[in-house]
Amino acid sequence: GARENTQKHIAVFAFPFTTHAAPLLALVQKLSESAADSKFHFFNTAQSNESLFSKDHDCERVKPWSVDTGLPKGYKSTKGPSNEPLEYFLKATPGNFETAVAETGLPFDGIISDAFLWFAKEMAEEMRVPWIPYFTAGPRALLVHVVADDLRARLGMNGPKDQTLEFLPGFSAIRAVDIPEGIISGSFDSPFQMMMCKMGQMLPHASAVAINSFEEIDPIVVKTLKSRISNLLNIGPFVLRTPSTSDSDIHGCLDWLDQHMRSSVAYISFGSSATPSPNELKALAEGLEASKFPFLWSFKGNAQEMLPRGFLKRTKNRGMIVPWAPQLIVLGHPSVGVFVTHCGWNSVSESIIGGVPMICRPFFAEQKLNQKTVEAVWGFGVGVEGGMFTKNGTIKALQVILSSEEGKLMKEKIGILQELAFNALDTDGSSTVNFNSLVDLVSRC
Ligand code: U2F
Repeated sequence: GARENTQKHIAVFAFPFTTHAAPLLALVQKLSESAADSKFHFFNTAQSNESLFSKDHDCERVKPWSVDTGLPKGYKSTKGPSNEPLEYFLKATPGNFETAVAETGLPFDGIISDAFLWFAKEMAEEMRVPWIPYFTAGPRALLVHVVADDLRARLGMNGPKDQTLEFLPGFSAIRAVDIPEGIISGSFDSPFQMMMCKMGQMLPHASAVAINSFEEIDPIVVKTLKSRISNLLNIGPFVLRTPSTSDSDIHGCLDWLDQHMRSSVAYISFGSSATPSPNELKALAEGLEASKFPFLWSFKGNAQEMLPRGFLKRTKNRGMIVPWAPQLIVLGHPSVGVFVTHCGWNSVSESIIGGVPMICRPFFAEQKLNQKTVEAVWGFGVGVEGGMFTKNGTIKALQVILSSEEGKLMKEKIGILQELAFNALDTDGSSTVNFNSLVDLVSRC
C-alpha cells in the first residue's frame, strides 16, 4: 500500500530456548546490512532479548520487542532443568506473538521465524506477506520432520528400535532409535511434539526455508530435502559470518591451550541445557583422569561439588575447568584434538569448522541423529560405549581419537568437510549464493 517512505518492516519471531534465538539474530543482523531498506523487528521474550542485545544496541535496523512468556504471575522456576517454561510459552503461542505484533501498530511486509514457530505461516498468510522460516539444526533433522508421515507409515509407531531407514536415501546407517522422539517413538501429543509435527507439514509451503548448514555437507540428503522444499537455502555454517561477543576469552582458555601439544587436548561441553547425571559426570572425570590426556571442560554448575573429591587438585596440571569457553575459537586451536559433545547442531558445525573429531554423548532432540551421522555417515567421531559415560568407555573413546590410526583417519575425514564448509562461504560458494538469494527475497517482500 501507499507508504510515507519506502522502508519495509520485517517481523522476526524467535524461539527463546536453548541456542535458537542467537543464531536467528545473527542471521537477521547480517540481513539488515544487505537489505538496507528493511527494518527488522525481533519478537522474543524480554529475558532472551536481554541476553542477546547489548544495553547500547542501536535499534535503527534491528529492534527488539517483548513477547509474553506465558508464565503465571509470580511463577518461580524450579531448581534444575525443567520443561515448564517451554510448556507455558507454547501454550501462550500464537496469541503472545499476535499481541506483540499488534502493539507495534506497524504494517509488516514479511515474517522471518524460527522454523519451530510454524504458526507464523498462518499469520503471514493473513497479512498476505511471505513467510521465511529458519531451521537452526541440520539437514537430516529437517528431513525427518518433513517426511514424518512417511516414516510413520513405513515403520509404524514404537516399532523395533534397531530397524534401519534404508528406504530414505542416505539413511541406511540410521536406525529408528536415532530419530528424534515424537516422530516414530515416544509421546506424540505433547505440545512440543505437536509443534514439531505442524512444522514438518508447514515448511514445504514457506516462501523459502533457510537452514544453518551447507549443501556439500550431506549432498544426498540435501537433494531429497530439495524435492520436498523447493526453495531450500543452505546459508551456513553461519557462525563464520558473524563473529559473536561470546567469543571473548575471559577465563584464559586460549593461553592455556597454547601450552599444550598439537591435537592433544580434549575439549568438553554439553551445550546450553544438557547435563550428564552425577554418575556419568563422575565416570567422565575418572576416565579423563586415568587417560592422562589434558582437558578443557566448559562446566555448568559447581565443579568442586559435582566432581569426585580431589579430582580438581589431582588434575590441576593438565586440566582446566571454566564456566564458559569461546568454543568456536577453542575448537579452532591446534592443541584441541577431540570434542566431547552432546551433538547439538551448533557444536557439531563448530567441530567441523575446527576440524576436530568428536566423542558423542547425545541427550535429546535430534542429537542422536547428529551422533549417528558423525559416526556412521561421516566417520569422524565415536559414541561412548553403551550410550553413557563409564570410566573405561571414556578412556577407550579418548584413546581411539587421540592416539590411534583410526583417530588420525577421522582427523583427515573431518578436514575434508572443514574445507568444504569454508568453501561454501567463499564469495562464490554455495552458501554465499544462497544467502544472496535470501537477501533478494527479503528485499522483494
Ligand atoms: C540446542 O542445542 P544447544 O543449545 O544445547 O547446543 P548447541 O547447538 O551445540 O549450541 C551451543 C552453543 O553454545 C556455544 C557453542 C554453541 O554455539 O559454541 N558455547 C560456547 O560458546 N561456550 C561454551 O562454553 C558452551 C557453549 C538443541 F539442544 C540441539 O539439539 C539443537 O541442535 C540446537 C540447534 O537447534 O539447539
